[in-house]
Amino acid sequence: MTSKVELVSVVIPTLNEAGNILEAVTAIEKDLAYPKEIIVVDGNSTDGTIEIVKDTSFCKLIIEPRLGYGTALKTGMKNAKGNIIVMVDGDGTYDVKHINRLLDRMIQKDADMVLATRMYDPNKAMGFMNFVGNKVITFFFDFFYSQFLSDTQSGFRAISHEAINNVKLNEGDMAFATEMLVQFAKEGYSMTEVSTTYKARKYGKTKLKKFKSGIEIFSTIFRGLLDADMVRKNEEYWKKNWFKR
Ligand SMILES: Nc1nc2c(ncn2[C@@H]2O[C@H](COP(=O)(O)OP(=O)(O)OP(=O)(O)O)[C@@H](O)[C@H]2O)c(=O)[nH]1
Ligand SMILES: [Mg+2]
Repeated sequence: MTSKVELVSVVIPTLNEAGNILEAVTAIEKDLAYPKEIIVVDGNSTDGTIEIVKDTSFCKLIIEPRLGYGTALKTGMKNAKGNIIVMVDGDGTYDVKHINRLLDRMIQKDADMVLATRMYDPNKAMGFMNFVGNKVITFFFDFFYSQFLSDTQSGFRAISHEAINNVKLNEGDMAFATEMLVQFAKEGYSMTEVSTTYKARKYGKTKLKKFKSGIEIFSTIFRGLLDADMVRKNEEYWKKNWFKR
């Protein structure tokens, strides 16, 4: 439950995002209407990202030499002081001007997490394989964890700091984003969405290894189910909502 925004810690992982990061952090600094701190967690970029971040007066820079998207986010979250954490990529693909939507919805719904969904984006900028993979993962996640999310792979989220401190997160790479949803669902934390638009990457290379991440994400979803309590909760949910006569 999040009834008040005291301070927002925006955590941004970067690995060689020199052509993207300045636009992203400048927009957040300008548009975010709540008290904030912006934390960039860089994985020892070699393309000038670090220098660009250092040159801004408003970003806190953390170097996390251990590789992995999840590892970088975890380090950023550990250093975050806000009662709400917003995570977003530093690659300019998410429309960060929608950041206030996430926070407004969080308060309005008293939610523990709000995700920015790219599934209603009229530009349809998501690559075909990413779109299909996301749909399949989201279907399995929603079905097994009794949720109604449309974009489980969104990396643009507002999260209650207290809630995330209460769950155990082990994944170091892209499956981190799914593990967070699995743990929140298991703990009964509330999750909801707002829509956003999405742009294809303009600069630099993707760090997403589709096959490896796909396996890790599915194994995260199914591992979460190997828990008697979760099986029981699911059974109760389906009985109540689908098998009632
Ligand atoms: N610090 C750190 N950041 C990382 C690492 N891997 C990825 N990132 C950052 O995490 C964010 C997500 O990675 P992306 O490569 O954009 O992955 P994606 O969003 O699935 O793929 P795109 O379609 O290219 O956007 C980006 O801002 C990356 O720079 C890492 O090992 N360390
Ligand atoms: Mg990205």
